[in-house]
Amino acid sequence: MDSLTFAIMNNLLQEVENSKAEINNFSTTDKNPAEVFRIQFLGSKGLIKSLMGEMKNVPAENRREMGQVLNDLKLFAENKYEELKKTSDNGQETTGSEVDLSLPGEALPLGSRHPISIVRNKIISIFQRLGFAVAEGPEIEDDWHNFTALNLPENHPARDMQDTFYVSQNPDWMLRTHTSSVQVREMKKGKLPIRIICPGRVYRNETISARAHCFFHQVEGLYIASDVSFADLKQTLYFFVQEMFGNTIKVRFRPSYFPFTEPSAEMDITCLICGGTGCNVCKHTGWVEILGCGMVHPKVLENCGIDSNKYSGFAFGMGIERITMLKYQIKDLRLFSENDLRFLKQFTSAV
Ligand code: 2NL
Repeated sequence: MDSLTFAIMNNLLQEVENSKAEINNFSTTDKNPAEVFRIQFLGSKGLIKSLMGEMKNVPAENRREMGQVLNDLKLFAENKYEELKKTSDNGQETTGSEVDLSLPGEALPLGSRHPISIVRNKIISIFQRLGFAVAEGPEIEDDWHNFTALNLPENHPARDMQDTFYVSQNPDWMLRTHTSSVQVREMKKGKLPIRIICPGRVYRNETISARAHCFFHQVEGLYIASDVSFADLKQTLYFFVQEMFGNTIKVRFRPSYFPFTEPSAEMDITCLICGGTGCNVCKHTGWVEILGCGMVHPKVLENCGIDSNKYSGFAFGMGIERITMLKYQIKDLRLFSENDLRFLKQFTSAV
């Protein structure tokens, strides 16, 4: 082999080696890498074609050998091309991702509302139809808003029944024991008349059992205007239970005592389980208690800056858990806060 032939062959073999490395390391950010590769290596103006063109400079006796080398390179490039086509073919039909966006989505399982939320929303919507607005306030309260303003001065025995949790940074702060504190805040604003309901979570220092928990949910209501009477209170609450439980329900009011109302009453409805004939839910009386109510005590009005000679009002308070237990015949209050899906799933259709 003369030195010129050697140089030509050597050069061509070097180029073949470089091309192999280039093919191996091929990468592009283009959406269609296979096509870019085909043009660069296998196309009519591609690298392999141009190397083939150099065969004319190879002496006849070395052509077979060099032809083999170039054919191998071509095969190598074709394999790479097939490989690239496989991965970019999917992409070509979509937007370059592996996900086929034209497929229908996977159905998401339908969630359900918590029974307490279902009943709270129902209570809110009934009172909204009567013109009551929803008011909210803080769960951490000070002593005045939670107790003193409501005619529960320090050392009043009723405070014992509403023992709660205190905030260690400030002995004046506690978790509210009722949402009356929200109503106190609304009265203090001084805008009259007031017609509000206050749903929310409240706390009490209770031993947890089937009937009591250290937190529960309440809806309180307050209506203050220039001549609100006990008859207004009775008719409002009667309307409420008919909407809530159906219009065959009967009610009765029993005299009671709350420091913040005078007179005070508790309202019973005919037992939903036995329809009034007597069962163990109503302790064979035919009646179940559902809420407490009364005319706002003049002292409470004065404490909140309202002239009790000009204005009167009624207030009521109910536990949402209690209403929910009656409505859905739930026997243990702890079920509401255990997050057991077997319980919660039963309310899927009760939106
Ligand atoms: C019950 C009884 C009641 C009230 C709450 C109230 C609020 C203000 C003034 C006067 Cl700001 N009263 N609320 C009145 C009577 C009863 O709740 O058994 N709740 C679960």
